[in-house]
Amino acid sequence: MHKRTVLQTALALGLIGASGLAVAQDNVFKIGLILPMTGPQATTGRQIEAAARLYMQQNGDTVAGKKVKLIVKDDTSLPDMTRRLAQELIVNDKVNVIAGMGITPSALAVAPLATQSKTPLVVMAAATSSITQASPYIVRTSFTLPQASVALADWAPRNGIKKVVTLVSDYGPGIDAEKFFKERLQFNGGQVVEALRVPLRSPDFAPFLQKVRDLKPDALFVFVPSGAGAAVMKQFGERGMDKAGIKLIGTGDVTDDDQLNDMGDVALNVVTSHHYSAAHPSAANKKFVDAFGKANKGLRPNFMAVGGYDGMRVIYEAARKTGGKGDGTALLEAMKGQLFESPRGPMFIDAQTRDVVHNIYLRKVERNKDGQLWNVEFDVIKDVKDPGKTK
Ligand code: VNL
Repeated sequence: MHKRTVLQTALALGLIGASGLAVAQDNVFKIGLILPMTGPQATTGRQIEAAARLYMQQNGDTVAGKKVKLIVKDDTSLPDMTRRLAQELIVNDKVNVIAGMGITPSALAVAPLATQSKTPLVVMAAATSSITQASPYIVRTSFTLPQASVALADWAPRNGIKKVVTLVSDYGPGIDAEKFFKERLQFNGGQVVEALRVPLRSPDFAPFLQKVRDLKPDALFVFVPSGAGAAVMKQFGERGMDKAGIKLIGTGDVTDDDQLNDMGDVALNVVTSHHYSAAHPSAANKKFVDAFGKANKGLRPNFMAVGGYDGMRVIYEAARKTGGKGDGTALLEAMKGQLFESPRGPMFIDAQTRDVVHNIYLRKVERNKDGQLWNVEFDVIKDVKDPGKTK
């Protein structure tokens, strides 16, 4: 009799208890992907899920002889919900890996569970520096705000921008961006004349922008999470800030490729620093952008998609290296030190910090021959480690 038939028969006769079922599940490698699929960060969930599915479509749904099962859960960006979903995935579904994490509070809520259960947690979106220190089981494939902010604070004063107002979302990544941008700008002889913080949920940028107009800085530095950039850009234009001679600069979250093409001319010439642009001129990226668009009705991948795609690569490779037999700790060890070419360029998981090391690019929004808006890279700082880790 075929193996399967024996197993099915045994199951039907009730001969196999819980331990027998666990054996049957051994042929499955489970990834619990927790994302904001609805609510204010829904674009992040949509981008990451699409990228994870694309990775599986391109690389097969078996790894090391096991069938890969992707279990997607919507946490609506509420950290209590993220924690509850992670608990269920670990205890009931017995996932091999937890992944996703749309915002910092979600990642921090799950960190203790990853530690207790020794389950690797692959952070694909959240980007506050300290996240990787919240659990030795966290590996990050997104980026950190200090990485992106410092590069821009080096570029700005060399390009006539000395007096800056910062405007950030008032939580982990925004506070990192504000701090690291300001410190480096001051070091370079520039000055942050005012540091403004807006609430993460339903922010109204108008009163803040009015204040910026009155302060007349050379530039406004902005960090808002992916999905909120278009609103900032719109109000920046409506208030005539650009016409008043105030430049908009920021980390690449504000000219997010998910929204950029619909932002209109106000976005033209905005300079940002980031680890990923859909316009990154490499063969690997062209292939990624094309395939992503084909699989998703022409949608352009953003930096969230790349964090998800590369996170899947890190998980698959760890499963392969451990021959599909590894427990959580073995999988985690196999994630450390991975070095590969991402659509963003070369990237590396630092074995010591478990954080991503990659290039940071300076980019300027341009309208290309195709009539679309793109973040066109014009300079690069290679192999940037998270500056937050030395503090
Ligand atoms: C975070 C950082 C979220 C950067 C983002 O978009 C982002 C975070 C949702 O750490 O919460 O662009």
